[in-house]
Amino acid sequence: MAVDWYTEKHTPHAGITLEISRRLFDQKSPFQHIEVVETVEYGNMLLLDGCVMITDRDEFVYHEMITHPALVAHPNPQRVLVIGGGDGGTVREVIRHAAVRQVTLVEIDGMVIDVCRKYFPAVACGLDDPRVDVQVADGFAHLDAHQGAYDVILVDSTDPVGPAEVLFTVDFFRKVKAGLAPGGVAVFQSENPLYWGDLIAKMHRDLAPLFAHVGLYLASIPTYPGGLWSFSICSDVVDARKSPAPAPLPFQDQLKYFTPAVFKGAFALPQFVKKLVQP
Ligand code: AG3
Repeated sequence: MAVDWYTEKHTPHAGITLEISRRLFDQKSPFQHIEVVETVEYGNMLLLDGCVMITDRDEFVYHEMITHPALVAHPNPQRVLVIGGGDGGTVREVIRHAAVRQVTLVEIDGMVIDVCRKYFPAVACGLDDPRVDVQVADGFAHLDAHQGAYDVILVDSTDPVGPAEVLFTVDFFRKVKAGLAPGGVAVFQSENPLYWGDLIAKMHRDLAPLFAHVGLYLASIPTYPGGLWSFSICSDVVDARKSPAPAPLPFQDQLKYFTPAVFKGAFALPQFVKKLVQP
């Protein structure tokens, strides 16, 4: 039997190719094309519109790193909003923090949630925690109705094409800011600096006038374009770049990437990345 491979093209001339042992799910939702395949090297893999969203083997990097920097930078993160993130991985990390009383997940595509509950139980597991309210809804509309409501907002979106395009607009950034309570912290996943440098530069130009502090930090994610991922952390009060190394987290043993030293080190930017966000 011929060996089955999946390739996501990152540019017209480069991409990632993984060997597939089984194709598990393939359907179009009203928003996007959803596929789940079992790969030989990385376990189950979720594809949205052909782009790798998570694999069993390396999802921990993205989910720990979109979550813990903001939750340790904020002195008392009680109310958390996750926009997108229908796989549940970000929520799983948020609820590790004892201060968190309430997590709202607002995902536009209910089919993503259902598919991940079935094929990624170790990622979606947090969605059933009693503190979690899962809403299949539009993030924009939710923010309009919940101004000043959240200590932390995590924007766990897909690429800025298709359903998530609006999540990279100034209009949306303003709404996120308005959704924060005083002292609140927001994190946006902000793509990879190698292929999407212009986007990161533009995001930072757009975010700078809105927040007193905007920091970029990095993590290595093997199955994402460029292998290197960026996150933008914003607040009017907390400058996460200057936060002291946090005390070890009570659940440190359950983590695989984040440590107090990684928190500090993630803000050390390689020269070509630093240039993207220099004012
Ligand atoms: N969200 C960001 C994934 C972007 C990857 N892009 C790509 N493969 N072209 C991931 C969602 C995980 N909760």
